[in-house]
Amino acid sequence: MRVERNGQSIETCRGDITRQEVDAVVNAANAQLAPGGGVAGAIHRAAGPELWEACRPLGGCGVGEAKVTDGFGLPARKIVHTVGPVYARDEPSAELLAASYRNSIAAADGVAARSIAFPALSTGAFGYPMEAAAEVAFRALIEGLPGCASLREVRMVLFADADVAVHDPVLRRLASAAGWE
Ligand code: AR6
Repeated sequence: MRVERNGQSIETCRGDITRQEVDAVVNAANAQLAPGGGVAGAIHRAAGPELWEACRPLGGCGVGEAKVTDGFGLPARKIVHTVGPVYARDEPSAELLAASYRNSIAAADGVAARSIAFPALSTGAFGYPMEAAAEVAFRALIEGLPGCASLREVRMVLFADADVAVHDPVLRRLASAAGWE
């Protein structure tokens, strides 16, 4: 589904984050910004070894922070690396997850991206329950997008139909409460 307000949009879809033709894709990174499993593994594989060469000198990334590299072999021009919280270990988990979304859109906006694609941060290896994570994600995006100068499109790319089915009602409810249509 897709909602819009003042020329900006937020949409959900099922897909592979590495295949998205957007200006920036977000990596569900680890603190070392190293290749790992899940999204991070897929992004490093698809981008190629230059990505790890670019990440190594960045000195890692704190929980809730975001750092930008080029996209190398990806269709996306830039990669925004953010480290989401490990659920119930990195506390307060909801605030840290919101910070990951907020700082990621700010970082993408800072490199003049018009479009960005997110995976469902923290909902895989880091154990964040999907529906609670969707609530945090869409709340942060709905609050943060109006302050962005260049970002116009946000795509939440979900790995399974079941994940889309969890996200859509949350987006519908929060968006309509905030005047998005
Ligand atoms: N495209 C879209 N979504 C995906 C893809 C993909 N190619 N692959 C997985 N997902 P995760 P986290 C979904 O574990 O929880 C890594 O090992 C997946 O189904 O990638 O933030 C890193 O090195 C899930 O819903 O990220 C870190 O150590 C969501 O993306 C750690 O995992 C996030 O799953 C980060 O854990």
